[in-house]
Amino acid sequence: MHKDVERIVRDIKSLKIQGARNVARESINALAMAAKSSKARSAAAFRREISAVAYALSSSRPTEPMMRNLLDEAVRQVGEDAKKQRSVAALARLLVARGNATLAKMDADAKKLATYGAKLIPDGALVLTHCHSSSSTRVMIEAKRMRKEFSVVCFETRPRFQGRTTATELAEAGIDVTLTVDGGMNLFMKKADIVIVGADSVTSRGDLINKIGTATLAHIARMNDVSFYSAAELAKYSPMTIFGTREKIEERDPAEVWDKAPKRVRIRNPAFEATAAKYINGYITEAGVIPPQSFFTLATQKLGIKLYE
Ligand code: RUB
Repeated sequence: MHKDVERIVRDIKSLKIQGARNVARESINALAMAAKSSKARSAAAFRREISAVAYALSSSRPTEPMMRNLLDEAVRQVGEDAKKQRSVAALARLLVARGNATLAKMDADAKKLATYGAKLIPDGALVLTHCHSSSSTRVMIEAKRMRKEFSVVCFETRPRFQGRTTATELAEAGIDVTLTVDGGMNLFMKKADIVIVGADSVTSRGDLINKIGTATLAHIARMNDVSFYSAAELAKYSPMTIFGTREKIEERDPAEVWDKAPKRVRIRNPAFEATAAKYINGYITEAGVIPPQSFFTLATQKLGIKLYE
């Protein structure tokens, strides 16, 4: 594998590249790099090489269907192209052009999503968020651009402190932001007006898979009658949940929690958890703000998933 592609796989694993969208974008870039640097001598060899790179990327973080969906589609297209086109250089050019189109479409979708989401933030609101989600921060930055007055509390998100990334981004955008400990969720909910988090994955029944701590936030929001939204592009949909397969929850290295833990202390480090659809008021998507029950229909349409022929 090309060394830059290997570096991207490593950076995704180590969370240097984090967040579902960033991971998906970088994986598309990595596939394009692999195509450009391919030494394959036949269309079949090129196709095998691209599939292997896509597999290495997909398995770098198990709970990332957006990356999987985009890579699967790219590999499928290479398969189609290879039936008509024998030149490796031409196949590589097609893959790169499609990758660029995918990235442009992602940008356009992110803009639409941000506009829909920003309208949900009431003037004078206290917004709560968790972890770092580029989709959620875009929503808040767009609300600021619309000249809404609001403040944000974000939770630090142990063990990797993605809350600091959120706080930094929002502060740089001129938004009034407070960073606090994960254990502050209940306390800050009492004054909150709205919760907006991101999404790694959305299942067929509209459940949300997102950073550990998200379900706690959703439950406390419901107890306090605070609206809970997730900013999720439709490509976050996980097709393997159609037949009831559960989205795999990534469990990370225990050393991230405590690198020199005493021998008899067991450490667990789940990165994500599921929040049931019934706690979610809506998903903020590029197609509008939709109830969790509609996500399946819109996402399968958008991704071109056929349930039966
Ligand atoms: C990040 C996380 C984010 C989603 C959505 O977890 O849970 O809420 O990935 O992000 P991690 P985005 O830091 O472990 O990747 O809106 O940018 O797609």
